Amino acid sequence: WAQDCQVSNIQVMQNFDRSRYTGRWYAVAKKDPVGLFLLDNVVAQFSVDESGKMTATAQGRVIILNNWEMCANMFGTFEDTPDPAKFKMRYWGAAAYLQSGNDDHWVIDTDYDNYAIHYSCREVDLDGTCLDGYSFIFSRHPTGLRPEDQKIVTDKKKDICFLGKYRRVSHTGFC
Ligand code: ODT
Repeated sequence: WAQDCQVSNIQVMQNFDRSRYTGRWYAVAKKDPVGLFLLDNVVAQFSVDESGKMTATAQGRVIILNNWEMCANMFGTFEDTPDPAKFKMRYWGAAAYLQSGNDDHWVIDTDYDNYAIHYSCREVDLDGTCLDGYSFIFSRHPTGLRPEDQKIVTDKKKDICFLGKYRRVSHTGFC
């Protein structure tokens, strides 16, 4: 299978198991969308509620109104789709001035215990490639990815056509 950067051809996690995905994930790298929001110190916490629906909270450092730095507390609910690894994420902040929206939320790959690759394309171009999207690389370990997971993650960044577009997400204790 040759990577062709068509959003509709992007392969996602097979047989995604949301219950194994629950718990804490530390963002270690991020490809930003247009108008980026979460800067660094990003931690996400996934849960599955009584009815089986996936929900999450996230924290991260943001800058609002051009120069006010704060730690954003965000909430998300996930709507299922026919593909178990593809969700619609409705999100909002604890405060009204924080970003809110409804994004695709795809789990590209995960081993559940160490790494996860998230992908969201907000705007698909006329040629079927992603015009505006973002992606988080998550680790279960605050210290980052294990060396043995790095090649898998690099290969997946390439598959989703975001290779070279990530920046490191630092954890300084701000949030
Ligand atoms: O930071 C950006 O530039 C765009 C992304 C903003 C969405 C943040 C919404 C978080 C809502 C709570 C859900 C947590 C799950 C996070 C997993 C992946 C990234 C959205």
